[in-house]
Amino acid sequence: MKAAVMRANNAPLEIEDIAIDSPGPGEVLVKTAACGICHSDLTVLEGGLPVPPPCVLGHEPAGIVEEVGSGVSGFAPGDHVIGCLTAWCGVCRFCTEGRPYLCLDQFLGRPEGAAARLSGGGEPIGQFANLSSFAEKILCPERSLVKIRDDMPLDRAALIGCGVTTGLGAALNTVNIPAGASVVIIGLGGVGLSALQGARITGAGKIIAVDTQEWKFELARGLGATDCINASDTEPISAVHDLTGGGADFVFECIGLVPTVQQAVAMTGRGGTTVLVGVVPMTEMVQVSAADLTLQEKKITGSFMGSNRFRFDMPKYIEFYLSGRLALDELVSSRIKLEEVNDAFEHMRKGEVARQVIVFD
Ligand code: PAD
Ligand code: ZN
Ligand code: ZN
Repeated sequence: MKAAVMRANNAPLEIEDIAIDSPGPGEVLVKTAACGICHSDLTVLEGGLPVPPPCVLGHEPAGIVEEVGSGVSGFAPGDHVIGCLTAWCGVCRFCTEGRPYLCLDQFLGRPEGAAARLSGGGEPIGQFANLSSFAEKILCPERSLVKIRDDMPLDRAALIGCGVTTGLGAALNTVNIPAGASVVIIGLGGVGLSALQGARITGAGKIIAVDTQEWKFELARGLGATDCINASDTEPISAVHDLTGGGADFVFECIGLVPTVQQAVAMTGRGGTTVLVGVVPMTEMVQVSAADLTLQEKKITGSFMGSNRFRFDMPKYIEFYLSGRLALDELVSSRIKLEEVNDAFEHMRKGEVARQVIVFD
């Protein structure tokens, strides 16, 4: 099958013909219909997350089940599915306490000694997050998948696999936003625009969108932003303080940069909460004023994959979409072929897109 392989960090992905194994016990083979491109793929490519090459990236897919391995009971060929990177074991401390997205075993591949799921020229090729969906097919644990309605368009379903679940879940699951609260979203990519919609769905009062790309603001306003700040020509911290009378109740950092994390904390008002959604490269540290946190009782929380229970959340998000309460069509900036994935990363680096979706034949 055709796949985009990361052979080295900071180099273009190579489009190669690679081998994919048959499903083993508990595994499912999925024909990929569409896969969104998330900034986390780029962060891995740039060496900001520890995923060694060779590896097939891609983790925001939807597709159709082709074959199931022994013991798989929840899926059958023909089922429409979304893949999610937070597989869960069901028995660890986090799974049993109701936070399966923190499962200790979620990135476990096949048992020791088993053949690799993916290979090229007889050499194993690593998977990213069990999914590796920049490829015509996906071989993953059944617990990486959720079955969805057949009438949900798969190119939009794909977005729910990571960006939408991450952003929407940050607002709906990680924190409790009371109706009327003031919310800031920093970074209007697929993740930030979804967090923005989460804020709108909770009934937030002011929803302030911050980005450096002017074109994003029309989109953000259409999705529920009440105010927009272009950080390339306006100092965003004092602008937020002015709009909120001293700082916002909730600030979502959806970029993953050190300066914008610091801005997020500074924009957070007394008693407010900073939600770190963007993934700062693991090689970097962020300085914040501890006294500022203590004296104003600000909270900082991370939010991983929208604190999801994805088999519960994703079908719900599809209902939101199909009933007109969640915009997904507007998030798709372009539909592209797998071969265009490196150009897509360039567009992402320049902030020219909301979400780009690879569509397979
Ligand atoms: P994206 O690249 O599509 O969007 C980033 C946005 O930030 C763009 O609109 C940029 O124009 C904007 N931007 C860049 N610099 C600035 C700045 N200095 N000030 C204001 N705006 C700026 O990314 P994405 O939406 O795919 O992902 C966003 C982050 O979320 C990224 O760090 C990704 O790795 C992370 C993520 N986290 C999780 C999680 O579980 N926490 C899951 C998925 C993605
Ligand atoms: Zn992602
Ligand atoms: Zn677990």
